[in-house]
Amino acid sequence: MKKALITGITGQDGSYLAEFLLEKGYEVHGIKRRASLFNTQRIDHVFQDPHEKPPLKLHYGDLSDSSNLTRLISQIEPDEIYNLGAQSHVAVSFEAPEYTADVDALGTLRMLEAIRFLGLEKRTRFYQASTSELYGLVQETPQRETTPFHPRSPYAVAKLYAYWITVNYREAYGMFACNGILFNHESPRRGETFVTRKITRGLANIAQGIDRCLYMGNLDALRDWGHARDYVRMQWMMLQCDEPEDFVIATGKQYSVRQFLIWAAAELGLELEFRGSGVDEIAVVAAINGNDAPALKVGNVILKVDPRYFRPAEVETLLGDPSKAHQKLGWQPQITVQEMCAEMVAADLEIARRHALLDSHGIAPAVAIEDN
Ligand code: NDP
Ligand code: GDR
Repeated sequence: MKKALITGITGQDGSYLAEFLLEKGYEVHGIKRRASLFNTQRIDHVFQDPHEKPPLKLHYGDLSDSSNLTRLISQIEPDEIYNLGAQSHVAVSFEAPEYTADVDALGTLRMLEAIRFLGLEKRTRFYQASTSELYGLVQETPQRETTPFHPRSPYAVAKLYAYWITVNYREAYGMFACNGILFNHESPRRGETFVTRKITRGLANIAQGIDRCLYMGNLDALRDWGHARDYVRMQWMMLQCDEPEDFVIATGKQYSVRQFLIWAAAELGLELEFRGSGVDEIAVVAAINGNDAPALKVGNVILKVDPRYFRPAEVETLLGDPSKAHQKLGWQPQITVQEMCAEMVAADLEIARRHALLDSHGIAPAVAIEDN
């Protein structure tokens, strides 16, 4: 039985990857942070009683703690490590740049050093969660493995260090270490403050009368969005290659944030009209076709642009070229962005309906006030 260690197992990708590896028969170990509330919601459905020798084991740890990481790797002796843990929010990295560098840049170094220190460099394969944010101010379109980097945030700069230290340990110590340069990927398990989930959750809540208006930033940003389930498959495929290499993972299609809003609204039976531009832009309900938005009337303003969501330096456009992954690994994404949007809206509508039902019985569940 192969053993895998996942940092960031409680996150979006970690949860899909854990499911994927368990289905492949792996013994899966995950590092979770200590939190004052339960933080394993995304993996609870695959977690079993720890007293019954389950194939999924969780360990407390943190990417800022070398001794903890070294001890865990020494105890587990994993065949594969997936380093997905990170402060992963670009806007938050402007607020917490030093912490982001510590976890995202030095955290990667700590993992690699632990493997080397323990003499596991010829046994343990290492996957680094690199990102299309490395391209930032893009130098070439579409972006491929050879496109020069120009990071635009403390997050992206930290990930640039992580990218290169992974390459360096491969070259210096012959480690099987590779970077997946992943473009944005989403799912119903996406964190609530990333733009797609903010939209699907926000519109579902507004449609059900839980909220009134969504406040957003740059609606003109262009992204290449895929589904997390497709992308974690590729993370595993990269570690099964004969030689370690870096790969771009993307769909090769690009859409605006505004387009994603239009799709999400359509899933709720809403047609939107966009009025104004820049900070004055608003979206108004132009038509209602169906029963999913009982709280709304034609003419309601349900979205306003708020400059607080603009970033000090924005990544305006990203579009990936996944040809290498297609040609060398036969990887193709199977879920389109429209299918993904429909899945996300359906999931958030279900949550909003339950919330509204509880509300109607006088049991008001706490509403999380999320920012960013
Ligand atoms: P999430 O934000 O959903 O998950 C991040 C995970 O990292 C969580 O499990 C989080 O724990 C954990 N984490 C945060 N800080 C620490 C720390 N100090 N020590 C240990 N673990 C920590 O991210 P995704 O699943 O979306 O992304 C996975 C990885 O891929 C990240 O590295 C991200 O930067 C990168 N990436 C993501 C892309 C995307 O579009 N999703 C695209 C390209 C790269 P907790 O649950 O406790 O917060
Ligand atoms: P990104 O994702 O920064 O690309 O990083 P995010 O969904 O946060 O933003 C995408 C684009 O949408 C614009 N935007 C808004 N973004 C947020 N979060 N909230 C808003 O209200 C809003 N309005 C407009 C943003 O300005 C941006 O242009 C994600 C993360 O998962 C990273 O960890 C990962 O490395 C990259 O994707 C690839």
